[in-house]
Amino acid sequence: MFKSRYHIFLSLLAVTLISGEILDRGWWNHTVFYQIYPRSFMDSDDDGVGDLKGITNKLEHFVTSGVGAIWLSPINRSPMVDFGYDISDFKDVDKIFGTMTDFENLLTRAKALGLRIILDLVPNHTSDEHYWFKESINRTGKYEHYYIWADGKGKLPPNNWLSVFGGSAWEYNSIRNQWYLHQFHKKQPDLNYTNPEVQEEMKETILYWLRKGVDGFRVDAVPHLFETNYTLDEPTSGIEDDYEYDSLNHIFTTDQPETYNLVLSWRKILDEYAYQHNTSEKVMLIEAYATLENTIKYYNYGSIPFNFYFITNATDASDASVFKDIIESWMKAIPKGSIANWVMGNHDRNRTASRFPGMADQMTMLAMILPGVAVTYYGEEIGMVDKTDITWEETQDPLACNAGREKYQSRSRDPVRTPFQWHFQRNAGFSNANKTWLPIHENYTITNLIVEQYQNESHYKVYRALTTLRNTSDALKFGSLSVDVINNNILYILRKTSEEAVTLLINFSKDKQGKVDLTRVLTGFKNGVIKVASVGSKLRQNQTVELNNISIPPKVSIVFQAYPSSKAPAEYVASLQTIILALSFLIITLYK
Ligand SMILES: *[C@@H]1O[C@H](CO)[C@@H](O)[C@H](O)[C@H]1NC(C)=O
Ligand SMILES: *[C@@H]1O[C@H](CO)[C@@H](O)[C@H](O)[C@H]1NC(C)=O
Ligand SMILES: *[C@@H]1O[C@H](CO)[C@@H](O)[C@H](O)[C@H]1NC(C)=O
Ligand SMILES: *[C@@H]1O[C@H](CO)[C@@H](O)[C@H](O)[C@H]1NC(C)=O
Ligand SMILES: *[C@@H]1O[C@H](CO)[C@@H](O)[C@H](O)[C@H]1NC(C)=O
Ligand SMILES: *[C@@H]1O[C@H](CO)[C@@H](O)[C@H](O)[C@H]1NC(C)=O
Ligand SMILES: *[C@@H]1O[C@H](CO)[C@@H](O)[C@H](O)[C@H]1NC(C)=O
Ligand SMILES: *[C@@H]1O[C@H](CO)[C@@H](O)[C@H](O)[C@H]1NC(C)=O
Ligand SMILES: *[C@@H]1O[C@H](CO)[C@@H](O)[C@H](O)[C@H]1NC(C)=O
Ligand SMILES: *[C@@H]1O[C@H](CO)[C@@H](O)[C@H](O)[C@H]1NC(C)=O
Ligand SMILES: *[C@@H]1O[C@H](CO)[C@@H](O)[C@H](O)[C@H]1NC(C)=O
Ligand SMILES: CC(=O)N[C@H]1CO[C@H](CO)[C@@H](O)[C@@H]1O
Repeated sequence: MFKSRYHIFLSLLAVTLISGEILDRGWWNHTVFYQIYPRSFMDSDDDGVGDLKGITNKLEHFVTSGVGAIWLSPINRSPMVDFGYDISDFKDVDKIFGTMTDFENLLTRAKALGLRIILDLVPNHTSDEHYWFKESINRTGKYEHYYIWADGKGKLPPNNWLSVFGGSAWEYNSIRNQWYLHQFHKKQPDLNYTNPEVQEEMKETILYWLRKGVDGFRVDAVPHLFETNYTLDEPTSGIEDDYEYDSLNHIFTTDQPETYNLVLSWRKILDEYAYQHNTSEKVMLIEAYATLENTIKYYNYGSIPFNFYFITNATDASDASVFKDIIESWMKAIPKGSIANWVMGNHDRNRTASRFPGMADQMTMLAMILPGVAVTYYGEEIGMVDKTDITWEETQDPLACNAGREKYQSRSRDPVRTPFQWHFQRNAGFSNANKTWLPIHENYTITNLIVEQYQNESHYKVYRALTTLRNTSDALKFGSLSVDVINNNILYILRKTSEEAVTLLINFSKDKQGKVDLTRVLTGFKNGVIKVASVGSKLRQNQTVELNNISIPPKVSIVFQAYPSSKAPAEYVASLQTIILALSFLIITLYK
């Protein structure tokens, strides 16, 4: 029903704004998106914290790596209690990252290189240092109802709601003599989205950045946007949780139905803007940790919900069938004609190479070979791992600080946010500061971009071979998808057109050699050629793959390409043409 509503809206728009045109519809369909955590990417002014100029100086990295779009974790003005996820001015850049001019330069340079820039929109709350909140405390005019305020029960908070960061979700304010809701840190008061003025403010924010020229948004923590029944307790979930939050069933504070219409209203803003200004279509990616059904629903409201199932549902111990189920359940659930996406890591989760020791390449291959959008978290392209030995004194993440000295390590997201490892020199080439905001991983002398570019085989070489294949192979762009498991241990993913087949084979076994016969799956195809092999596999690019007898060592994965027996691949056709041309030339010469 809502899908059709969205379409009716689009047709109306097409009629009323006939002068405009949305260009490059679905430009993201086969794009590799890359998440930059700006504090940790590149430091241009040697204060130990990454910045916008640093990113601008490194944009070529994305061109050589085959990345098409970059999303920046928040760069807005912020007291940095939650490193930019606590915003005090939605329309400015924080000093630590640079100036608005720096951002404009970044956009200009990115556009010149053909790269798209996506910003992080953090609508779930503001900083308590935002002037809206200060005015709201004073009940000044329209600001009175910008946040969720409620009376306490005597000296107690209004109800039992809990913060994701631990403890009550309510904080008392003595000036207003009321409690405000904060689903995260107490310095992050939740906005009141039932208030049309608040929705209008967010619309203005979106338009502000669209006018600067951004290509879309990644929207943070969407399921937490609406709350209801402010005076009622949430029921207990029966789960014992040291950090409390999971001990309640969040029926009033997450996944409220209004959320979907709010997302749709943002889609309208993006489309209207693109029509009126004759620009490329704008993308909207949604961060929603919810049930599959509730997550998928966002597709019907003009957005792409991130697919986190490789993060939440797979571990190092999962066998091939778990992976098959993750892939198939997503592909089956998404509405017809919508574009799948695969996320392997982000700034909140342990790094892929740490979650899947020795199998990082397999995860990159999955993201790149499966249809749709592939998302890379910075550092994944070189196989960066978590820095697990950050001390309590060095700890920065508020979630870890809130957990206290005893428990900080199990909560901390610092291990996944350490500076990018560019080369083997001081501070891994990230900064010339004497101290970086988080320590550099001690493995930077081996795991870094420069070294990996020169090695015969490296995670970066695997990454580049995969993006190159994505950008050249029609089977990966438009081909059909089949997924299956052989002998419990081996997963294959087949992408096929009538002209070409690309196959990913992963052996999940830690000790058993795999033997595979794919002649029946690839009927009518000739033997294949390895395009990419995981690091340490001893298999090489261009090596032949005999379809009836593929041998694959434990923990190894390969991607190979095959062509139909009847049809010659384009290269042969090309060389045939050259031969014919040469022959004709010879004949003509002889004839003369
Ligand atoms: C929109 O831009 C495209 C490409 O720049 C151009 O071909 C087209 O004529 C423009 N349309 C309008 C209505 O300005
Ligand atoms: C992206 O996919 C959508 C839906 O299948 C399609 O309408 C659109 O034309 C595609 N765009 C590109 C650039 O592939
Ligand atoms: C709120 O009221 C107090 C006391 O009247 C005043 O000092 C303060 O400046 C006001 N804050 C704002 C943001 O207007
Ligand atoms: C949210 O704002 C609306 C005004 O638009 C107001 O009626 C409502 O009481 C506010 N909700 C809370 C919990 O403050
Ligand atoms: C919670 O609020 C909704 C409206 O937002 C209402 O329909 C529902 O009945 C309330 N639930 C309870 C248990 O009071
Ligand atoms: C993920 O795991 C949960 C809990 O085990 C399960 O209920 C759900 O079906 C799984 N989802 C997918 C997409 O695999
Ligand atoms: C990351 O892994 C460590 C163990 O290596 C674990 O204690 C911690 O809880 C994990 N962190 C997150 C955010 O999942
Ligand atoms: C690093 O420390 C040295 C010695 O204290 C000092 O001379 C230098 O200016 C510092 N460098 C930076 C970038 O702060
Ligand atoms: C550091 O690199 C070495 C060599 O590649 C590896 O054996 C070791 O496990 C790495 N350390 C961590 C913490 O990943
Ligand atoms: C790297 O590859 C080249 C050419 O294939 C080969 O000669 C060389 O021995 C290889 N180096 C290593 C360290 O494997
Ligand atoms: C594989 O073949 C391609 C083109 O035929 C070539 O560019 C590439 O260098 C070869 N790779 C290896 C490792 O020999
Ligand atoms: C899902 C989630 O927690 N998203 C973000 C919402 O805001 C908090 C607090 O700022 C962030 O830490 C989260 O990443």
